[in-house]
Amino acid sequence: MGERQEKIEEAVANLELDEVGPMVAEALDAGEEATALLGALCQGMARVGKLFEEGEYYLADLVLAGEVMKEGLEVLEPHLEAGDTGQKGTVVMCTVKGDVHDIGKNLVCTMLSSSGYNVVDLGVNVPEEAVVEAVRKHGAGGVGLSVLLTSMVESISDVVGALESAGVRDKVKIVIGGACTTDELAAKMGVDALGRDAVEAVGIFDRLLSA
Ligand code: B12
Repeated sequence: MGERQEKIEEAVANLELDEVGPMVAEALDAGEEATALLGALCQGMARVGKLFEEGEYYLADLVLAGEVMKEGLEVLEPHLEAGDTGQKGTVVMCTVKGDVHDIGKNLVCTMLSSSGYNVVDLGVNVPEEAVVEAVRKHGAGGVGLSVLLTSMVESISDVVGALESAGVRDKVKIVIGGACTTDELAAKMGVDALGRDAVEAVGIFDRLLSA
């Protein structure tokens, strides 16, 4: 990792609001790869998560971390979205009912649209009926569900069940991701795949939707 990327990772981990955006802009101007800078932001965020788990950071710090991350992503996103949007099909994305974490979901949306998908982002805390409606309205071939809270994993099966009841389950591939997801959970919930990060998400949808 280059010096600028290390500094960006450090600034995210230290919650340096108003610093990260200009640092990302400067790194882009210097010719650094947008995807590498995305990696630096994510690594900084992973450090924040660790510090929270270790009791060094509090909830207020997490909120601030979310803002810092958004600041960096705002500068980065126009540089990531270089693909021919929509070419590969439509994916409906959301964070499940009861869960408001959106940083990871937003990254997955950005990566999917920058690699040629039309992404319909329904936001956070999304009820299963809204997913069904969006799948129908946009003729989506994929559904991506982000879930970080263990207490909310049942929201995944609510989406699967609602798609089944609506008679469209066999028309879509469902992929889950987020801190609390595991292969066992994916199997139990009856989804098609689990993705560990935003880059893997692209590979999975490429594989599932071209089959
Ligand atoms: C930032 C944060 C918050 C912020 C969220 C800000 C925001 N706008 O999103 C705030 C402060 C709001 C928050 C609130 C809460 N949080 Co919180 N939060 C986090 C934290 C530190 C980081 C999450 C994050 O953004 N990571 C960075 C992104 C880039 O990573 P990611 O989300 O994992 O996403 C990547 C992959 O997972 C994957 N991915 C994600 N989604 C998808 C979807 C698909 C389809 C695919 C393929 C891939 C994929 O790709 C992404 C990019 O690479 C985590 C700790 C952690 N280790 O995750 C806790 C954590 C998730 N939070 C936790 C908790 C408990 C809470 C609260 C309940 C706290 C409280 N007592 O109120 C509330 C819940 C609010 C709610 N109803 O949702 C726990 C969950 C524990 C559990 N297993 O249930 C964690 C794990 C912290 C901990 N160790 O205790 N939180």
